[in-house]
Amino acid sequence: MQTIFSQLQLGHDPAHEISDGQLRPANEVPQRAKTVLQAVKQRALGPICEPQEFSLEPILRVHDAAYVEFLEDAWQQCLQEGRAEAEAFPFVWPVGRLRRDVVPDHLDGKLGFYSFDAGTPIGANTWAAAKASAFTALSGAKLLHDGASSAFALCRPPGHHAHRDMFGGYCFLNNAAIAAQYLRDHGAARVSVLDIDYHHGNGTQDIFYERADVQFISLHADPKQEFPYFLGHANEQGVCKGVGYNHNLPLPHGTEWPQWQEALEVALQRLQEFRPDALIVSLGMDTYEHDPISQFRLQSEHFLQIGAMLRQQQLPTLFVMEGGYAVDVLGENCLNVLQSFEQA
Ligand code: OKP
Ligand code: ZN
Repeated sequence: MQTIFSQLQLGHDPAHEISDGQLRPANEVPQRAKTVLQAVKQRALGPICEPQEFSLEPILRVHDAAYVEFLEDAWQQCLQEGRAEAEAFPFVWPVGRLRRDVVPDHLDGKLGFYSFDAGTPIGANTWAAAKASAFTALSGAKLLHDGASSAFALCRPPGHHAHRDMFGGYCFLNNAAIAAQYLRDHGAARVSVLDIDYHHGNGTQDIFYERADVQFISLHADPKQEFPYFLGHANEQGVCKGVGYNHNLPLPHGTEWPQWQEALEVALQRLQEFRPDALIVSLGMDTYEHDPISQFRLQSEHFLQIGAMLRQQQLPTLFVMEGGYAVDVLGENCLNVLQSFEQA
């Protein structure tokens, strides 16, 4: 299986995130991608290629144009306002009955307008990295379109929390959604996104919530107990044409392999019923027992079983990297999924 990766993705290098009322060392760091890349080489998964160049057009099929422009300009605006010393964090949001119909001029207003959390800082190279990450996913989608049976888009920063016009949860551009839309625009009639990251893929869900052509299925920590808190409940089934094409399988803190596997069986049942032309796996590895920010208890060997179960679906499959913060074992766990997918 080919891996797609760009060094530009390492440029987003946040020092901090805000959690528990403090500026703490960031979890979503470049080293995550480096260690996965290292494992791809060590275990000889296959060739590693740079992403192709794309225009912004396939990104704008998913994201709001003004939002993309904001991301492009955000660091420039930081410099203009003399704020190059620190990365930019949002801290005020137009929630409840505050107005969302006027876009602020001030950087702090814009940061809040286009985000949903304070955990996702913007720095000098954030846009270049996010764009490269999206191009990595698009290149993977193009490989599938050109006939590959699988590909691994080693995306970073991740994407599944990003909405059409909001960043958050370490995510800026929704790589999996952009890839799914690309496949739809290039001949696939139906595409499924299966999100196995520990966190709910609120952005991906929302982007396709009214649609019957892209199915979204997610296994994740119950949002009553876990980020992103405000989306990901079992009764979210889609709206309008999309009713019945969104499936959430929330699981409690402490979930171990037997329960998680049972939920995956249910998810794969829904997948088979949909009969997609292609599968995109939002591959988060933060279900791992020793993940520093997560509360599930999957072990390294279980990732081998996940790969085998995905293989059995017999679908062209694009793996899009999402979360996973136990950096020491991230490569091993990730490659367990990918290699058993290839060999099962
Ligand atoms: C991104 B992905 C709590 C901080 C919450 C947000 C987690 C984003 C996860 N102290 N941080 O889905 O792995
Ligand atoms: Zn996650």
